[in-house]
Amino acid sequence: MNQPVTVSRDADIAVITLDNPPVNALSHRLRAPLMEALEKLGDDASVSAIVLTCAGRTFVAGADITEFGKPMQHPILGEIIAALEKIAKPTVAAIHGTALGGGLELALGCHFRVALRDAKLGLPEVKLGLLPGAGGTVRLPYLLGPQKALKVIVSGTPVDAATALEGGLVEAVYDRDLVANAIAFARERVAAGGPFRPVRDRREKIENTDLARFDTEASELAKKARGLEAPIACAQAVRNAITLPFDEALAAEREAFMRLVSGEQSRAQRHLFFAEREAAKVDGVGKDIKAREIRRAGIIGAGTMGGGIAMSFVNGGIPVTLLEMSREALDRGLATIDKNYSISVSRGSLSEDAKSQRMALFTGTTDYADLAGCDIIVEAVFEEMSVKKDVFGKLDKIARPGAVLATNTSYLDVDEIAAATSRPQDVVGMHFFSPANVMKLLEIVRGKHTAPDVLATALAVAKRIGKVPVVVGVCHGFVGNRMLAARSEEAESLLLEGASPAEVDKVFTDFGWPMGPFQMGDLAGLDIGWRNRKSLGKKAIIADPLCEQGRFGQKTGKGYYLYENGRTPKSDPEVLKLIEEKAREHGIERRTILSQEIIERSLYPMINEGARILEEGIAARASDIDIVWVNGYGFPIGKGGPMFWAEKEGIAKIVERLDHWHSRTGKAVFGPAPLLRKLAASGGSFADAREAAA
Ligand code: 3H9
Repeated sequence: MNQPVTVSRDADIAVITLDNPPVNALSHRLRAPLMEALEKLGDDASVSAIVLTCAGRTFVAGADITEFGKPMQHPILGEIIAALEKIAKPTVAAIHGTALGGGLELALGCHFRVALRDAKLGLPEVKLGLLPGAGGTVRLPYLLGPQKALKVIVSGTPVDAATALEGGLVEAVYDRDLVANAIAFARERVAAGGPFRPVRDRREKIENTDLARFDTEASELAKKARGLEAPIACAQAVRNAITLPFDEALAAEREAFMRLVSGEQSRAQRHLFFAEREAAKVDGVGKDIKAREIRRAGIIGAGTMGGGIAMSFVNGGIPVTLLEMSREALDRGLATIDKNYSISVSRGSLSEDAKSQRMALFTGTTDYADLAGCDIIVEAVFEEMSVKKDVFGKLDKIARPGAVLATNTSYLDVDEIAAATSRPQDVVGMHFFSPANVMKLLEIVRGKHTAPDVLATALAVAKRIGKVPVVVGVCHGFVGNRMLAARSEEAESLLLEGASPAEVDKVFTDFGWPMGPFQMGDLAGLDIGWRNRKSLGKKAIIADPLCEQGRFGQKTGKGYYLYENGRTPKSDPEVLKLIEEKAREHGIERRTILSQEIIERSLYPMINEGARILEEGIAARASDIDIVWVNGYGFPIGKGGPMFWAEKEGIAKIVERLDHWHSRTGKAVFGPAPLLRKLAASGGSFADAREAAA
């Protein structure tokens, strides 16, 4: 095993190198020798300055998250930083890759920070349901000023080296030779002479803070927290940095960190952090399987979905050939893309230059032959098997050998689509979520014949275009939409039996969802489901008459709700009247429906379907399902995804209630999956079941 901490010398300058692959997390195996090295070098008269740097691909990317929730082992990070800050000779952090969380906090314990140009610095703890717990909420405002620090800490988004330099977070930025430059920098400081002020003594930027303005900005950010504790705690900690002496602010930060780290939300968010990384590990796609090279993508369809997918590829730097059936449709699609980028420019999130560069990566065409040079082709045409098969038949004729052929179907059988080609091994599902340029989730559907290197390519593309991929098997609706269907099954019954759309939706938003099922229906357009029902010969007691009245949701100003001004839903007495009438017609006596019942009849069937999906091997792990729901459907991150939440809720309780509703309604969605029954009886978890199966 490598030495986690080594010390070398360049004459009178000591260089401490941390080496704890893969990301130099501050595990105990690294903390103990680091503390020792600092104590020794601090006292060593032959050392006139210390450079702190890292081996491998990155500077320290944070505390070791796997140690959270376990007994604390000294020295803790705060103790190391305190020791570092006491050293009178100049200390310089030399940063490459990412200095994140505890890593940046460690660097803030140094007098100076220097970085490579492509380095990133940030405090992403909020994304783990935490706040920085080793002085970051105090020292960062001292260096950047409270307003900038507030944004960095509450968003968790890192800044690049140039921004860090401009804000005073780093003193120098280099293009190469980081350690040599850091040594030279340290030497200059020694020559310039001390005393060297630790960050804790540099309060200039927080003095004279306009506290009222700060509070306004903090409360704006708090509004976006939607039930999450961490963003609020982050903002409060930065406020403490302004209003309290250093040591008191530090103590308050530590207390808040200890509270959050043992709380349910952080546990859930840490679960999601590791779940996302697990999801990228796919059976049969080991490190030896090389992804195919992707230099150009072809996208078929320039409508909402195709346009969004095309933007995603271009945002990831992959040139796109965009195909439409007619010149008009193509022009319309490209104009929408242009408009979307212009909105980003007007919001300041994209420069005019970057927009022009992106637009230059699009080539429009109406001729399939122009897709011949593409390395991956994604179709986003009408969701109808015959249409998809026709497209894949054409692709089979024109695509170059080895091109990946992907379908963006949301429900259909990928194997049947693949059978329309002579190369089913090259066919894969890539199910994007709308709006595709925004939503993170990508369900990668593995067909019966999909080659391992095609899966590896889809995974690599996902990473390149900033998506969170989950590999799933073939079934109607895959993981997400199949569970959504189970969730929706009882929606109309709840209305008929006594709830209003607003009551149901409120239970969802109280739970932490961004919106409830009826608001979501209105946003997506009720006509979509209506058309689908008609094609399948199905009926909906309430949604059908709403659609017959032209109430398609937000786009027509009316759906389950009224939209008098834009997107704000208002309860509509007409809809309530319709629900009451239909209940009477069907002889249903309406009653008060409590929120617990709404949860049981909406979320438990969804968990049940998730368990079936696991039994059938459509998802490899329960945590994959959590990633699908958090990234594609707005399941609250503070609850860790449906399967993680189900274990907290209690599998035995869920099974008992499913049995209850099954006996009352006879509906299949309530019949508990054998896996759930097994776990309820054994008291085990989904992860145990997977291990047992393996
Ligand atoms: C903190 O610092 C608290 C302090 O304020 C207070 C303390 C008192 N710990 O993402 P990748 C693993 S909280 C343990 O695939 P990339 C990861 O699981 C922390 N493990 O690589 C994976 O393992 P495996 C604040 C970690 O190149 C492997 O490393 N810091 C940690 O795509 C590779 O990871 C953060 O939140 C960790 N901290 O991205 C930063 N980080 O191979 C979290 C990674 O077995 N990390 N692993 O699946 C990241 O954002 C990304 O990993 C990073 C690299 C950008 C660094």
